[in-house]
Amino acid sequence: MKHPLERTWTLWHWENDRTKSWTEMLSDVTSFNTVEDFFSVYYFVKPPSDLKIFNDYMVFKEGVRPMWEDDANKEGGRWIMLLDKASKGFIDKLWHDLLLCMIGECFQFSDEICGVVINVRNKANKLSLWTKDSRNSRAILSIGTQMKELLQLGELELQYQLHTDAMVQHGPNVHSIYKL
Ligand code: M7G
Repeated sequence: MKHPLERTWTLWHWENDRTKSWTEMLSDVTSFNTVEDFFSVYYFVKPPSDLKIFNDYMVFKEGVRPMWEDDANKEGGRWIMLLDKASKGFIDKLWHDLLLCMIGECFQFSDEICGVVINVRNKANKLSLWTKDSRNSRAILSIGTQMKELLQLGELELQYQLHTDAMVQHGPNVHSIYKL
């Protein structure tokens, strides 16, 4: 018998294509709800460090689209870390560890979590954990603190940004409401 996860998750892939809108560039790859199926997917797809620039992976709760516009995200935000100086191996490890913590329900406020995103970019890759209610400061701070501890981030800074700010500000200029 396979080992069930607490819930079903969906892996999405985004790839830049100038002829399409952002939403059209997004595709739903597959869903999984057991530990074994998670690992089949995880080892089937390339690790983030092998993706081309301007590719993203997203793993979200089933039924939640990995976009600001989704009902589960529209009032939310993200804990984000910039991985500008990180090695390939370290990026892959953070992606692996954060995924396992999320699908393994390690976070005390796991109901507040929507999903995890990795953006592969020229200047800096970005890893983020999306949460659904940006007014729930208790849950946000607990999730951020646990993320720092579980991933052993040390000096690496985590910033919490509202999606409504990310919609209108860009790059390193997005305002953050918390830093850890
Ligand atoms: P990004 O890919 O999050 O970061 O956003 P980047 O600046 O490092 O590439 C880049 C652009 O993609 C945004 O300015 C939007 O035009 C578009 N975009 C990103 N996200 C997460 C969304 C989204 O959730 N919904 C929509 N409609 N566009 C998005």
